[in-house]
Amino acid sequence: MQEVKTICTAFGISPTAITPITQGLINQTYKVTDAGGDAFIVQQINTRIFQQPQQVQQNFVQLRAVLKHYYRMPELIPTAQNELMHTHGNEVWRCFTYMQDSYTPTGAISEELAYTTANCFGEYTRVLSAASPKLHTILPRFHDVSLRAEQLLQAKAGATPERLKLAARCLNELDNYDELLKRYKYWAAHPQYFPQRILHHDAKPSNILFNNKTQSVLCPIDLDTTQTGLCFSDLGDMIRSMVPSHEENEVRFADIEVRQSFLQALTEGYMDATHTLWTAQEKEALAYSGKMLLYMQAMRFLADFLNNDIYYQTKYELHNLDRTINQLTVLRQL
Ligand code: GN1
Ligand code: MG
Repeated sequence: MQEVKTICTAFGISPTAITPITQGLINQTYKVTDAGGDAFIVQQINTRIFQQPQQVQQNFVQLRAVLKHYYRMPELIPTAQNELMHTHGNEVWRCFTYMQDSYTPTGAISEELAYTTANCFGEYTRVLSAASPKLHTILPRFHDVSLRAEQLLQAKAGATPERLKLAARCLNELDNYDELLKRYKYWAAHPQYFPQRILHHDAKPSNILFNNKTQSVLCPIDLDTTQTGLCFSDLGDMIRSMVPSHEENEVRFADIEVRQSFLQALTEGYMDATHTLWTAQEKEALAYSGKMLLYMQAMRFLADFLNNDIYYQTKYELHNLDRTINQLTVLRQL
């Protein structure tokens, strides 16, 4: 904690209490309180994934300028030198005001929370699309399904014979979804029907702050992957993570079910916020969004398995293969 204390001084804070917040997997986050009772979030940005942290910070400034008219947003605390972030050796740190009386949902979710989450991320895209702030692209081609298919082929070409054999059934099954790849390519080739939209690219309930007195939405958070993309990403990712009865690490594959009531709640919540935004072609495309994200995520997990697990954290040898089977199990049912 001594290090965090040193970092705090760079932001002009003298902390009296420092508590780690352990939810996120990418950045290191701490809640810090000072003698006057003011609270802050101090966070180390993972520069292995976010290689241009200055751009991430500049995007936050742009996004906040729009979003503050719709939500109560955290404020960025500049350093004593008025910089957006503090560099300490190889580390990059930033600081926000802490949102009092807030919480993020974890664990099992209800249909109602699914609706609220989808509605919030829909509204996010609607208000940002109207304002169209100039944003840096933080992760180029992040949800580019063609790129993910190419990366899977490359991983296949470089894989060990053992892993290739283990992956054979999944590779075969993925071939059945060539139609989805073709569909994606059609979307990408027709920007007049499928314009670039501003999307969050990590849409899930734990990336929304709620008021713990009223249970209403305070604001979306973790805006770091917000960038332009095609319409399907956020609704698709929410379907991928909330429609299955079990999460992506579940290995009792036979127990996994698709929950139609959640699919309906998510679609309603999203469309209630965004129906005025989309072209007719995008509205049709959104019906494929869940399948598209599952297909893409299955390819990403399998490519990582064939690359000997260099991207996702794994807990055991076949973890990425099991995650692939899990995603294919859901995709088959959808
Ligand atoms: C990564 O770390 P987390 O869970 O927020 C990944 C997502 C994947 C997800 C799958 C930057 O997100 O795209 O959907 O794992 N984020 C990045 O679990 O690659
Ligand atoms: Mg994340």
